[in-house]
Amino acid sequence: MELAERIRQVAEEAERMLGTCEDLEELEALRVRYLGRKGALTLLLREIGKLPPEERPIAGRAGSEAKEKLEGLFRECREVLRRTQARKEALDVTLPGRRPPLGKRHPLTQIMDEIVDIFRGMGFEVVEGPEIETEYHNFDALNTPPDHPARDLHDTFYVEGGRLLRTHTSPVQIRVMESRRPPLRVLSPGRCYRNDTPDATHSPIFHQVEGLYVDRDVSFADLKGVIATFARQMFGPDVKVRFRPDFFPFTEPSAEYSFSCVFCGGKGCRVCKYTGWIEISGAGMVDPEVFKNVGYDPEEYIGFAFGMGVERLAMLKYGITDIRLFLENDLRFLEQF
Ligand code: 2NL
Repeated sequence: MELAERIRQVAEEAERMLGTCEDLEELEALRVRYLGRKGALTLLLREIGKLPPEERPIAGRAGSEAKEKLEGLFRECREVLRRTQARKEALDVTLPGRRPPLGKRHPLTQIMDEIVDIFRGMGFEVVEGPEIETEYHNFDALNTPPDHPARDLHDTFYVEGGRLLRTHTSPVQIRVMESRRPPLRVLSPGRCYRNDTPDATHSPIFHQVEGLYVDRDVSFADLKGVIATFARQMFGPDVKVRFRPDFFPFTEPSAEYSFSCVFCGGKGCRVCKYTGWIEISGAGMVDPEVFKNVGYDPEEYIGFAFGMGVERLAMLKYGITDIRLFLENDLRFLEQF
């Protein structure tokens, strides 16, 4: 085949390949393959000089036409690809920014912080203690005898060395009393454990806030005032508080306290089972036996103590009906608070 014909064929082949280039790198590789120093077309053009003089003009013309045309096509193609690539990378400054996901406190932590703030406003100091406790601090010091049902293996998680996962935060207050003298006004928020099978209202891990006030002249009226002040700050100025007799080994007298239903305002609804009241927890005057256990003279000192369940308060405040939601880490739940 004549050289001129071979030049045209290679040029056509290069032109067809141009249509398949998708980016500038591919285009450059193609250019090197045909027009580079050892490119297919370049090698053919070098052959022209080896032809007999009378054949050179025809091949020469074919060669320069092919080269010019291809170089032009490569230039156009480069321009087109450069523009589409630039458009893809372009930054649209009119788009709204990407909002970084913002973390927040767990709903139980939020409620616990709220409770703590209210009591700090009444002069209570926050204290903390270990979650793995001695049987003595969790039960004996609190006047809870060895045969008390709460101490049963079915109710309490015992760990090695005769220790246990605290079933309430009262042992924190025992530890405070062991190490300090009255007057004391402390609040102990924290995680507690009970050997319960989970259901809508029971969780083996839960949170409690307990309060303790010890001085020479503290009365049950002070207890009622503190609980009522808390109720109003937490649920609004119209909330009423009710105390009824109860029994705890660590207080005497003891009471359970209720708030007027935050859903129906006390008129009666499904949440309060048409009683108008919602039971919160227990309270009472510290039993003299407890004072003896920590070395306080019960003739000299008197005090009150109370407990409250954080999950229960959070469920009331937010209208949550299943306690298990707090520990499932489902963002669809957690994002709502
Ligand atoms: C409940 C509510 C209560 C206390 C906790 C307490 C702590 C000390 C001394 C006396 Cl150091 N009492 N805490 C008192 C009454 C109730 O919790 O229903 N518990 C079973």
